[in-house]
Amino acid sequence: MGHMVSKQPEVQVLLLGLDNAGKSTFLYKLKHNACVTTVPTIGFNVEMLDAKKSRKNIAVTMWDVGGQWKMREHWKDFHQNTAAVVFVVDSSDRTRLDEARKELENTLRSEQLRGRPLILLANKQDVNGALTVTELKDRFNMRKACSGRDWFVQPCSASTGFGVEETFRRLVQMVKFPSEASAVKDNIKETVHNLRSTTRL
Ligand SMILES: Nc1nc2c(ncn2[C@@H]2O[C@H](COP(=O)(O)OP(=O)(O)O)[C@@H](O)[C@H]2O)c(=O)[nH]1
Ligand SMILES: [Mg+2]
Repeated sequence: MGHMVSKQPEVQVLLLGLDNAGKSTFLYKLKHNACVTTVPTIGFNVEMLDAKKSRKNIAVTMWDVGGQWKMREHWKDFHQNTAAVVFVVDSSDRTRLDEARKELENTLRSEQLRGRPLILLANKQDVNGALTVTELKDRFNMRKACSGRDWFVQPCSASTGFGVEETFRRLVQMVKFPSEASAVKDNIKETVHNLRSTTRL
C-alpha cells in the first residue's frame, strides 16, 4: 500500500512600504508571538511562520525586502511567487503620505502582483494624531486603487503589538492556494491575460 506524503502548502508574502514605516518591527513582533524559524539574510529579513488554513497546516514566508525594493527589476521572479502583499504605512507621518501612496500605486501596477490580496497596515496607531483607518482609506483612494483584488486596511501598532496577530490571521484568510477553485480560475485568467499581451507583440 502506498503512503501519500503531502507537502505542506507554502505561501510567500511581501512586506513593503517606505523606510521607517515599521516593517521590520512588525515582522519581529510577529515572529516572537508566533515563535518560528528565523532565516537571517543580508539586505533583507525573511521569517517563516506556521499557520492553519482550512484545517491544513501552511507555511507562510514573509519577506521584508527593505531598501532592496528599489531594485525591483531583479525581483520579478519573486513577485510571481507572492501570494499577498502587506503594505506598511506610518500613519503618524503626514509629511510622507503622498510618497507612500505613490509607492503603493507603483506596487499595485506590478503585473506579477496582479490580483494578489493586499493589506494596508495603518501602523503607529499608538501615536497621537495618527491618521485613522478611514482617513487612510480615503487618502490612498483604496477602493479605486485596489479594484480587482481583495484588500483590507488594518489598524496596527507594531511596537506595542496591537493588531499584529490580527493582521496575520486576516492575511492567512486572504491568501489563496492553487488548489482552491477561485485561485485556479484566477490562474487561468492570468495565463490568458499574459498570452494576450504576448501575442499582441
Ligand atoms: N510609535 C511607534 N513607533 C513604531 C511603530 N512601529 C515601528 N516604530 C518605530 O519606527 C521606526 C522604524 O521602524 P522599522 O521597523 O525599522 O521600519 P522599517 O524601515 O519599515 O523596517 C523604529 O524606531 C520603530 O521603533 C509603532 O507602531 N509605533
Ligand atoms: Mg527595516
